[in-house]
Amino acid sequence: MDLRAFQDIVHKTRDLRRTQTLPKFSPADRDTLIRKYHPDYRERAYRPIQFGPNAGDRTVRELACLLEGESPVPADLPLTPDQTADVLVVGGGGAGCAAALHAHGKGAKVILATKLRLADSNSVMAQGGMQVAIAPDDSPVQHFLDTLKGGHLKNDHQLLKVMVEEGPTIAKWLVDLGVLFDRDADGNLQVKKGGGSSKPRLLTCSDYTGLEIMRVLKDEVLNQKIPLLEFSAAVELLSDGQGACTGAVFQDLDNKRFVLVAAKAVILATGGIGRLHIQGFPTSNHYGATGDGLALAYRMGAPLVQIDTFQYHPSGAVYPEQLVGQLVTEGIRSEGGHLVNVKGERFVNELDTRDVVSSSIILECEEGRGVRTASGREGVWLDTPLIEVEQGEGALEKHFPAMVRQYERYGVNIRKDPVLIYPTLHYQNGGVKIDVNGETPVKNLFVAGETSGGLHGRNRLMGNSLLDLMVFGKRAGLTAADRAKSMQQGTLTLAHLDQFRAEARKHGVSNQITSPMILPAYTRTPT
Ligand code: MEZ
Repeated sequence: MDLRAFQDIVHKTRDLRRTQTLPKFSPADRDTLIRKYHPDYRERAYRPIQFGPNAGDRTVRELACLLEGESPVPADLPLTPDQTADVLVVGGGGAGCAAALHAHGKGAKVILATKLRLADSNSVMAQGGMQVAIAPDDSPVQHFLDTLKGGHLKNDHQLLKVMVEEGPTIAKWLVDLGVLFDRDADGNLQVKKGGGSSKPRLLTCSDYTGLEIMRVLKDEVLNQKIPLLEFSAAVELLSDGQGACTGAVFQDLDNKRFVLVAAKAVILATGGIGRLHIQGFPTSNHYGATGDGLALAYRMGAPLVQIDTFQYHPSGAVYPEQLVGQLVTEGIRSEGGHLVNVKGERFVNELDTRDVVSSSIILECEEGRGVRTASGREGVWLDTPLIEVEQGEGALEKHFPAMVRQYERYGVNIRKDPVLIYPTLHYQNGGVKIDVNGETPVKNLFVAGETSGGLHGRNRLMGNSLLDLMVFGKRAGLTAADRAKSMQQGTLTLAHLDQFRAEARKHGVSNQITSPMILPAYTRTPT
């Protein structure tokens, strides 16, 4: 059977499904489901890290190799700085821009470095929205409880409290800067419901929320004339020989030369890890999401938390091939899109938490109720036309203009036909340990956004990432700027790297990959 014949089953069962009662999962059922089918529980995908601050902790093999990897920086690199800053921000996505703007606003001399162009990031690709408790019947406490439940009670309470409480102030900051969030007919900010949330709490800009936020933040960074270092990949941090961070080494992607920036404080905001393709998963992440900040912070001695848990977003595109792994926003399920197996049945509450929904899709496919494409991929249907059946013609174009176009480009009309989806590697739940101001246990080294860990527990809720970036980008920027006022620039050494290399030798770790990876191998032009 070709895909079209399978799609007919989705059309034919639509009316029946609208009245179907969904399977109800008890907490024990959910736990069993996750343990059996979620990729986080595939024992063979994991191994202990051999040395460093997290020695003995289990993580996925791809990340363990990255953390133990060899720095490209030679031990005898001359350590004369090419540039100096009070606050050096590494990363040009949402967290990096927020950190740079707030540090600059406090009067710090800021440099914002990024390995591609300003705003090339996962932030710009965020679709479904930003959670903020602003509705009259909602509250930061409710937001806290939903997030804690979604994270399996493993979230850092202090970080979470700060995030939910500061949400409304952050939303106001973004609106004042010019972000055009969706509004209702009276002009009030509109909130939508996301998976795992008890209240509608998502501020959206159709299905391109991240693009709209980054349009404004990027403009603001340029307006404020914050000095940029683009196409410059951070490849090592600098230390004062006594454990404090004093700057970073970059590699110019054009001429491969090393560039040194001395800084009183460094903020790593390098984003996620999807392009490591953990366990062979496709990813929704941008090409630069190679976990660079994790490797850099780890070599400096910063401990990582919850690095055994990753988010596989339930709806990654499976067909057409050009879109494999790309996000199909959870917003479509929030608007009522059904997940449907090959028999035309729903099998999970589409707005359950992502780990439950992803595990259910994997279960359906493993038990033979998935749909196979000609290239051998497997998935289940997301019934997109149902939204127009329920809400009238034009509803998909209204709520999801970017998604309609993303598929149209390859000849797929999501208004007429359902789309095939399967979990895609979307987010790293853990990361570098930070305090409420984004500071790591390494003095003067800050981390903000997806590179940090602890806030989301073992499963992040939809829309909490954009808020995380803004809140902790701001806090890291303000604290780093304050710190820089009261201190002198420290000396520049690679003492931590010497120590790291000695540890690697001691543990017999050899044949390491070069770390950070900077870009996945398939993006490099063969030489
Ligand atoms: O926060 C997210 O990951 C998100 C909103 C994704 C989406 O499905 O749009």
